[in-house]
Amino acid sequence: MNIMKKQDFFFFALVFQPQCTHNGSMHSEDLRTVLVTGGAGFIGSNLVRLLVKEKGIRVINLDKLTYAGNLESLADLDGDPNHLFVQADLCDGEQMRSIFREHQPDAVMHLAAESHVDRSIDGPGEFIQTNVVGTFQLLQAALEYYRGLEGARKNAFRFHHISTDEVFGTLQMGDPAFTETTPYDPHSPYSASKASSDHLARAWMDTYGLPVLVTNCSNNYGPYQFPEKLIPVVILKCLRGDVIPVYGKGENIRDWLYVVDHAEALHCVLTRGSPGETYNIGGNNERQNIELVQSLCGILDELRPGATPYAENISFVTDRPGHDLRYAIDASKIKRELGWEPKETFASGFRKTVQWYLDNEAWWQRIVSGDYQLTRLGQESNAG
Ligand code: NAD
Ligand code: TDX
Repeated sequence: MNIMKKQDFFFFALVFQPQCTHNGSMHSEDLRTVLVTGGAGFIGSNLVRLLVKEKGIRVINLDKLTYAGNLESLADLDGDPNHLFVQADLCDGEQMRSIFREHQPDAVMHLAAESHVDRSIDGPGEFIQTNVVGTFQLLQAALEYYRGLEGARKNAFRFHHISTDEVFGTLQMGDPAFTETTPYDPHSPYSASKASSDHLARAWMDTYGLPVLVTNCSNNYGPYQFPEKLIPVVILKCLRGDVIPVYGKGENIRDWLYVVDHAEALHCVLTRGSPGETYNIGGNNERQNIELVQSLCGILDELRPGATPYAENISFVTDRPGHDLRYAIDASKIKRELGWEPKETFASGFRKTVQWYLDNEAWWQRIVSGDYQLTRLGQESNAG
């Protein structure tokens, strides 16, 4: 019998780290073409890169290119025959149907959404349109297409709806983390619209038999995140020497996951998950906002030292209305059933992310020199 010695085991574990291991219902041979919605956004662009470059999948990238969509985030795929971009609005049902007819995808990964809580406070209408009406139109088009498939192609087809932990509402300190069966209790227009879309996706499975998978993920961070979300806001405010705005007392807690780990988890669920199931995805990485902001300031003090420590610029500002205190994900089901767990640690992921923003100034400079200039969003008085 070949028994592995302890030191060999550690070497093996270091070198060979499968992130999604399972011998179950893999159908990657059936997965040639995937329709990804929102592929020009933050998570979408990281996912498209993974699918095209690492998984050998042909991607039809459907995106409206709102303020949050940016093809420069996929410049490294220019000319790649496995990446086809289609500019389209989810809410245009006829266009959705024609995209399915023309491109004949083997699966859909639906990420397109209005995604920023603060913008949902200022203007909820777009969130209802895209996240609710747009998801409805996409589901209808997918169902019509699915009904026309036959045999193995029909058996393998999946509609993967990508959602958030915010649908579960807020936890108090000491509460157990959200599981797949935690009741929905959304508080912001954003999370209410995502909860609606989750219900629609599940209803299209239960009522019409569309093979739907749902994932609910915690806060993502990493390269190509639009600088309206906390982490890029802090990095860019530091680099510009501006005040760093921390809402309320900075006591709110989020569970942070490196975006490439999320993309791997999505591929894992698509290829190995069971239709009708929900999988929670998280980083096992809860941090209070103030602790996180101070860590980012500390990393920048090392990598791009200023005249004084960056943390001196932290300012506690008026809180976000309806601000959820704490999110935390119990990701044990996806680990147990599909073998996925995050690779990146908090320390390595943050350092990489800060370094990415330092190395990719042209990417974010073009954004913050346009309509959006790192201004405060999400104050109730702006609501319209
Ligand atoms: P993002 O705002 O960076 O990107 C959204 C993309 O959707 C953009 O490219 C935008 O142009 C596109 N889009 C918006 N409206 C559209 C429409 N009507 N038709 C077609 N395309 C449209 O968002 P993100 O942070 O990458 O999030 C992607 C998905 O993941 C969302 O569904 C979000 O709810 C979910 N999610 C995000 C996080 C996070 O921390 N960012 C965590 C969990 C879940
Ligand atoms: O300037 C800021 N100061 C601040 O204290 C900003 C932009 C945020 N915050 C706080 C609010 C939150 O407690 O930081 C925390 C994180 O805020 P966001 O980056 O806006 O993320 P959040 O509201 O938690 O939502 C994110 O995670 C879940 C994504 O935007 C959603 O799309 C995802 O579903």
